[in-house]
This record gives sequence, C-alpha cells and structure tokens, in this order.
Amino acid sequence: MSTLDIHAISTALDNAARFQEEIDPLTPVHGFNLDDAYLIQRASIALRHARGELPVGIKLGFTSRAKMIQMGVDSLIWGLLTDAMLYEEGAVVDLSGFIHPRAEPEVCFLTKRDIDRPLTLLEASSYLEGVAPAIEIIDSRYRNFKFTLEDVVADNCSSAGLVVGALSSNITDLANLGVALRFNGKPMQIGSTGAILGDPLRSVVQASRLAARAEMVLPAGSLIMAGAATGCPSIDRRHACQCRNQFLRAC
Ligand code: OOG
Ligand code: MG
Repeated sequence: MSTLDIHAISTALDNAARFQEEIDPLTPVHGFNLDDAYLIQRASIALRHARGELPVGIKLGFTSRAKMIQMGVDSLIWGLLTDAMLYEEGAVVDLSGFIHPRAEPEVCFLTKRDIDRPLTLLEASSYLEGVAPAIEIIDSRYRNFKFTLEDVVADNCSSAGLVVGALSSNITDLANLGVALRFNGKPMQIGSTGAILGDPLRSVVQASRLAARAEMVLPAGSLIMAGAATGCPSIDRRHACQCRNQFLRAC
C-alpha cells in the first residue's frame, strides 16, 4: 500500500489557491480519510504561515442544513483563517483573484479569553468580546466546486476571504436575527441566524470542542466564523465587489 504524500497534496492545494488554478478532487486518486484530510489542511496552512501569513482564527462549515443540502454533505467541518483572507468592511474586493467565488452570510465572534478546553453553551458568551455580521467568500480549489467531505477539509474548507462588519458587545438573543444577502440591492438569500445550529453561539461551543480535540488553544482575539445561515450564490469573478455588513433585527 502506498503512503500518503501529505507534503505533495498540501502543496498542490496551496498552489491552486495561489495561482487560481482549479484542480481535480484528490480523494479519487489518493483515497485519504478525514483524519488525513485535517493533516493536509494543517500542512497547507503551514505553507501560508511560512510565507508570513498570521493566524486570525477559525471557521466552521456546514453548521446549517441549507449548506449541507447545497453541497451534499452531512458533517460539520472546520478550517483555519489567516490575516491574508481578511478584508476591511466596505472594502472593494477584486474577485479576479479567486477561481469561482461564492458569498455566504455569516455570524462572526471575537474572543476575549484563550479557549483551551471544551466550553458549555452557558460559558460561551463569557469568552467573547463581541459579535459581528460577516460575509465569507469561499472559493473551492476543486473543479466545478465539487468535492467529498474529505476533499473540502483538505482544502481548508474552501476558505478564501472574509469581511467582518461592526462588532457589537451584545451577545444575547442571536438565535433569530434576520439574514439577507443582497447583490446590488437585490436579495439573493433570506434566512435567520437560527439556521446556524439553532443558535450561532453553539458554533463557539463546537469550535472549543474541535480545538480541544486537535490540542490547539484558540488565543484571545481570535475570530470564530459560525458558518453560513443560508445556501450561497456564486459571484461573478469578472467584477470587483464592495462588501458591506449590517445586522438585521429579530425576525
Ligand atoms: C465549504 C465551506 C462551507 C459554511 O459556512 O458552511 C462553509 C463549501 O461549501 O465549499 O464555509
Ligand atoms: Mg462559511
């Protein structure tokens, strides 16, 4: 049996992201499992860190049924974020730097204490500085945005960009805020924050469990992207796009 070449696979994924060249899914050839996929993810993030990118937090994926159904998968996943993925609120994002970008309406938390163990839902808010509406720009490195769960984990859960809106210190009652994703004023997706695990705060609990299992401490000042509340449309990569966030009140 051949051994898995984690270095070669993570380099292929890193190059695909750097040079915006889509690649074929890797599991049909390499047949790796979920544990291996996370090792590949770590190795490809290490390549980014070696180029000077800094860790800024983590993202959860497939925390809503809408996303699971859209992508045909059924498990929560997580990826690692770096400062090179961060765009300022209101920034004009040049989409030609992506392969086939999609935009997701999300909720983002900022932590104020190190998270070094699994938290309960009751504890979660005392670890948070605040919460903000956010847009995640995902960009699978795989041809036609088609992948297995193992493939997408290896590809750092399609992480590519995030635009985090104004931070609010009011972390209560996040379970049913309106979510509307608009392009040029036209509504593309409408939903509720309740679609994210019933309450986006549960993403913090999940993040703490996943980090603890990976023996990773999430330092104070980390971002936690809770996952998309709705399915996500493609955005035209021939255009630049100005990204703005705003919290909608209880729906
Ligand atoms: C994987 C990433 C999913 C989310 O918020 O659910 C994700 C993908 O759909 O390509 O970021
Ligand atoms: Mg997302």
